[in-house]
Amino acid sequence: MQLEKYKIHSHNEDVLAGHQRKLAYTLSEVENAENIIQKLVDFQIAIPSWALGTGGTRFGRFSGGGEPRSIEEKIEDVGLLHALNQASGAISLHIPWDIPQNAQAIKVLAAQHGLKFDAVNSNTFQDQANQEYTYKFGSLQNVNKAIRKQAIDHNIEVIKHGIELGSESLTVWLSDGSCFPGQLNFRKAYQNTLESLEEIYAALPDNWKLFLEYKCAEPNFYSTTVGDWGQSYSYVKKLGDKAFTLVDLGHHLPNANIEQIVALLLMEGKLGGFHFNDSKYGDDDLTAGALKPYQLFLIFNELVEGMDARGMNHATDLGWMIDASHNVKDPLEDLLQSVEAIMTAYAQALSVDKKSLEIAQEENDVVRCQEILQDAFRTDVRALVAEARLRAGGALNPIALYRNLKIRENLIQERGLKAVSTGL
Ligand code: LRH
Ligand code: MN
Ligand code: MN
Repeated sequence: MQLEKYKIHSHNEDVLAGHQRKLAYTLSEVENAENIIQKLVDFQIAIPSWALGTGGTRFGRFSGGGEPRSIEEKIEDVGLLHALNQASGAISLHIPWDIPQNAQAIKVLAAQHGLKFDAVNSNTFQDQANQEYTYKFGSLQNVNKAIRKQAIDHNIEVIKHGIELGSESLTVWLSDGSCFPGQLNFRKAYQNTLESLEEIYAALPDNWKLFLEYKCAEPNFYSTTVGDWGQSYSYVKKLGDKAFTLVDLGHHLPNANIEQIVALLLMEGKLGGFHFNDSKYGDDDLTAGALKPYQLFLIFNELVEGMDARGMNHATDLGWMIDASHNVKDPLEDLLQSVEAIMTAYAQALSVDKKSLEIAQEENDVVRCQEILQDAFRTDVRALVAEARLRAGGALNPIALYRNLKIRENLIQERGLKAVSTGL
């Protein structure tokens, strides 16, 4: 289904007066508002292809209907999101959940929707119907060389698909690890994984990056072979300049100080990008900012500070991706909410009075430090995010327009109530 421009214009006209009132107030409150709006216009967040259907748990999956049945329909869904918010201009594919059979046609379709291909993801955490060996006891870490080779070959295959689509990065997430003490030799598992990663790294084109994602647990509950940022860092450091750590916000032990992890990885030049989501217990994959918006803001505060210190381009020098999918929400509405929360946290971080914060830090004025950060966090910047959308040609209120236009109902009509997408 196509979302015609005039529908966005007429929605914007309907709500423009209210928006302008809020914007005028925000402009009077936030010093560098124009600069923030421009940065927001430039900022794009990739949508994961596996989040376009209703997510499931191992206990059940309750499809809401009208889910994309093919890679083409997934691209159309991301196109809808991007038309609404002008901030979702990329899709991250998971292979083999999404096999780009005809890369050229898929590229053309994506371009028609103004979309690029962000990182391609490999999958050696599930067995596929046509594969020779099982990953039951791991993939890149496996004690069996033939199994490691099968997993390496799959990653190289994924790189090839990515090259055809114009993607420039590979995200590797491994479920490798162990469920019981003694099941594996930590050192050998590390060595095998490193050697396997070296072979994958050698197949990367010059302009590509390899993102190594870590996760503390699940599906293995005793050890994970890339279990935390230190372990990921130790691999990517050995691999070389094109290898980086990827931070998925839901992959930490409870109460981990993610903003500090981000600051240090950035300082070491080894932060590659993000999988944004939110969580209360583990890898919950809830909507970004749904539970801990202050943490999201603190992460962006470190990102803005650290990227500026290194002269990095906010929009292009890191991979910005969502990895959230939900069981009870309409997935497209959920993704609109995630993007909005990320944009809001970014805008708040851009509004921090950095000079005053630096002075307060130098003077050990702890109270003032907190005041400065919380002042930025508590200033309502939503009108700036909406203004950026308006200037870019998106809708002032994407979710309201999505509902008014009955987009989900249309998708159900087009694809059927039982349409189920590939993914988790
Ligand atoms: C693992 C993970 C990883 C996978 C995705 C489906 O929990 O975060 O990024 O590729 O979920
Ligand atoms: Mn992830
Ligand atoms: Mn995850």
